Amino acid sequence: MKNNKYTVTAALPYANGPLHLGHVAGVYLPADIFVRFLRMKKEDVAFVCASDEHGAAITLRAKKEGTTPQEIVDKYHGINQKAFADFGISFDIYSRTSNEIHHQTASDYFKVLEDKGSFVKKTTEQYYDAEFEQFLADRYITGTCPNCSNENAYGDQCEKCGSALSPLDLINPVSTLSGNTPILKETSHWFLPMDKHEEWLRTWIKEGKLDGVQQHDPKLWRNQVNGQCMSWIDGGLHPRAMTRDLDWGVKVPVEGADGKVLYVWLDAPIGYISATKEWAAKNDKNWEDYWTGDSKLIHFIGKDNIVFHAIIFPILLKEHGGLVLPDNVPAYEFLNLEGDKFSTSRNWAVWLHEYMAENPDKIDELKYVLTSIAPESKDAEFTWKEYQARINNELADILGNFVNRAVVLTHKYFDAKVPSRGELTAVDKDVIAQMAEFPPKIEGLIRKYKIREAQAEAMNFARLGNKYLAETEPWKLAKTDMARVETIMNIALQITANLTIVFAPFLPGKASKIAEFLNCGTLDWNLAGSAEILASGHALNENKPSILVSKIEDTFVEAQVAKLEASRAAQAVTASATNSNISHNPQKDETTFDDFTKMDIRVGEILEAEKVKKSDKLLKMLVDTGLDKRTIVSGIAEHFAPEDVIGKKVSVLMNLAPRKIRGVVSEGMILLAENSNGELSFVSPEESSFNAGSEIN
Ligand code: B3M
Ligand code: ZN
Repeated sequence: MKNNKYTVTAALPYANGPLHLGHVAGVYLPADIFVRFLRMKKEDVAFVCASDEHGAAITLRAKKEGTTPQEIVDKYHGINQKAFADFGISFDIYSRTSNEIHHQTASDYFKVLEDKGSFVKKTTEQYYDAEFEQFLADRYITGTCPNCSNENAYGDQCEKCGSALSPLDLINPVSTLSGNTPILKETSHWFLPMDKHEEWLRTWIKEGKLDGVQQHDPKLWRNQVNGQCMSWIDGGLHPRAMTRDLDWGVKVPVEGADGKVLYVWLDAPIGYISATKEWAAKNDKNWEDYWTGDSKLIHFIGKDNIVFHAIIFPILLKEHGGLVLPDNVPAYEFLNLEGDKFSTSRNWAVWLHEYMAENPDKIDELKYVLTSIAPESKDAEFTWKEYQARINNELADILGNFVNRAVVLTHKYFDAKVPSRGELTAVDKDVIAQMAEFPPKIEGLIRKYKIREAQAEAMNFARLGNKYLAETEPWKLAKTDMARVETIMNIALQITANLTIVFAPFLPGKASKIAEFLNCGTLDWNLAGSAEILASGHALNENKPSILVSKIEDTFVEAQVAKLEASRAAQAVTASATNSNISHNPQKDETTFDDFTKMDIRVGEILEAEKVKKSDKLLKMLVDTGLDKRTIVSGIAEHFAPEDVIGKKVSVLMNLAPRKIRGVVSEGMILLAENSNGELSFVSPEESSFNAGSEIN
């Protein structure tokens, strides 16, 4: 059968900090399992990743640590590369985007698009930090997301709702350099006119078709990916600046672009291509085989990266021409930790490199737990209690227990040799029939990116073995009917051999350990399901099997939880030190009376209110402004229930330009006061005589 070529990518982690379990569960581990499976099926796979070493995430970290971006990326590239290797994430290459081959590849890529006229060069007003004399984009500027009211949205994206943003979209923008409100200043950039691509993108996302030709099966794409893409396309795509006024990154390779670099989300996905090039050159392969023709491009990512991988990069790939578009973009939701979000800044995390240093013998244990709780369709929770429960009650008690009994009883009764099989009973035939069903079921789930369910089916295979031994009780029959025991143990060992195959993508360490017990080497996936894998008389490893899975003691869990609590306490000390003199936001830059008089603020009365669909933050209100009744959307749904705001008098900024928020046109803004606890209050006149339309000056 002709082998497909696959290019499987995992989101390039910024080299500005260590990896935590949230990163692993929601991108790298599932990608690795998928690739290990494809390799077992003899597919031709390039599994590529790299450190993402450009962008504001890096330069801001360097500023914060008083060092250079190069030193930051050198430090964390090394830490993350080692952590991936130690944890057994089997990339074919883990490269880095600050290297020469990437700069050249990204630079050439830009030139191809520039020469094709894919960009529109425009001079526009951009936010600028007068104190630092720097233009502000991406993580250099934060503000409130217009879509979900996340107050820490970046200039290019909101990590909460995943929206792609431009700095000018932000409400109350603040420079992350000086903390000041930025000013507007002209600068020129190369824009990608994404609006031009809406039509083909819509067809490609909805039907999987490009120019009438079927490219991929949209039914295999996760709902949240299709859903987010369609809501962006329906919300209207806008031109997006693909260059930045920064000195760290891939220089824009055209005349008149001094001091400008490629936007990191233009350069980083091209990192998949440059990493493939680098790998192919080292392995006597042709990189284009993996990026053209019928090669399947699969992007494993977190949900905050969907727009970049399912909208922007496909546009760039299509514009370049001759390159495949993604066949699937398995995006993961977020993993939380002990009831709180993973947070690098608050040090609320289990760092992969620390876990590896402390538990080098528990790699597959962690893999098993993270896959069992993987946030495939909704956010998930990691707790050390569940870590213990999954390892003790499933990995040890089901898989470990079955393998141990099958091997130990063979040592005990048959001198560690596979006994021959006699007459089959109905129970035997039923088990053999069920054995054949598991591999295709597991394969089908993996190929649909349902890796969590696939692992659960592999565990059900082990349950089948335990059930078979419990029903047949060979240890009792040994006294009276050894011929029957021979048949039972033969079948039990065939199940054990199957388990070394079906667990290999998920738990490669345990799978090879079991193969060691069986002395059977690495077995081919195509043997899975067979009840004839081990020939009668085959000699198992002569040594008694060691314990496959050691149980996790309560003391281990207590120590891990205490470590987290200690980091929380340390954070609380830091936080209280800053909160002791509650520092309100600094006064904004001076304004003028003329500017103020341009604002038309009036008393309004809320007549109706309802939550905006698919948003837990937004309220859509009908407001009587005295001049008219208009719709205003506000990010207050977490502070006020719709029924609580009806009838309220509010202050309305009337002449704010209308904006479409989650598909709803909002005409104006309701002013709110926020205290240091983050509580909100409407600003309204005390006396009831101030009716809707009363002017506020
Ligand atoms: N460096 C990771 C993130 O946004 C980002 C992924 C790039 S993949 C091309 O968290
Ligand atoms: Zn948002």
